[in-house]
Amino acid sequence: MAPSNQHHDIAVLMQRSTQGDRSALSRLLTLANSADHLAAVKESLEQRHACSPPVIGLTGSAGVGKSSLLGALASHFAECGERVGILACDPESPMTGGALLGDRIRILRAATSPEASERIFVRSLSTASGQQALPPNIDLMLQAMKTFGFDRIFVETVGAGQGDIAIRRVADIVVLVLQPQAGDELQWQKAGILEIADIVVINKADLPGSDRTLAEVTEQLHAGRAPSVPVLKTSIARNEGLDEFYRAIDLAQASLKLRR
Ligand SMILES: Nc1nc2c(ncn2[C@@H]2O[C@H](COP(=O)(O)OP(=O)(O)OP(=O)(O)O)[C@@H](O)[C@H]2O)c(=O)[nH]1
Ligand SMILES: [Mg+2]
Repeated sequence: MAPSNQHHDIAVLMQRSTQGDRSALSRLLTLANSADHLAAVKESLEQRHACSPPVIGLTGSAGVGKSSLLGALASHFAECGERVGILACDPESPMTGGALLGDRIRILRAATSPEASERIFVRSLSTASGQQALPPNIDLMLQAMKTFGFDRIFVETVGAGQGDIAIRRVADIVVLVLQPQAGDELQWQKAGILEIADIVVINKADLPGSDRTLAEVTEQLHAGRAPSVPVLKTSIARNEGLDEFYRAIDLAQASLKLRR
């Protein structure tokens, strides 16, 4: 793209994305991620008054089931007729420098009907270093996503302990995903990330110890400043607790609207 045409081409892509053109949105995200075009994309997006769908962040340690839950959420809301956008942040492999696309595949596979999966858009983003929960240009990527008119946008962070707190700044609603665990020093106590959650989900409730973890998290929340944060149990493996989870997201969004 010649520099003189940059702004014009980006404006065309934004227009096409607004009309629901997925390939235009994809291209916009790619440009927003490239050093050569980043400044022009930023300028163009800043001039635009975008409608703002709620951004829902899923965070939690590696392997707790964030992508699996995201697949269920995306599928559910898409089945209800909504357009769902997903930014999944993958750790970049220090060996190959390439992003892992496993998350993307898992999310898409969860969509039940072809019509519903057509309403789901997934983009995997690699984080610059394995230690970062979100890529540095996440704000710009979200702005680009907002051109499309999604009903909801989900962001999955890389499970990076302390770094997970970064999601609080970009998401309207933060879902902290945990799994049953034993031992005195629990991962969420260590990282101190319980405070950032609007909803806590204990996933893998089919594994032993979920009731104990639920009781401990609830106690911790009640002792702190967030007694009203819902704590739920889900099992993707057994397809349990998911309806409550969808309802909790809707409730959190309803109270967000009241606050806005
Ligand atoms: N037993 C059990 N396994 C589950 C459940 N949910 C997910 N898993 C499995 O846990 C593994 C990790 O799931 P993911 O959804 O990739 O977890 P993640 O948090 O996205 O992982 P990262 O993105 O690598 O941090 C997969 O093998 C899933 O099949 C569950 O409810 N019960
Ligand atoms: Mg994942």
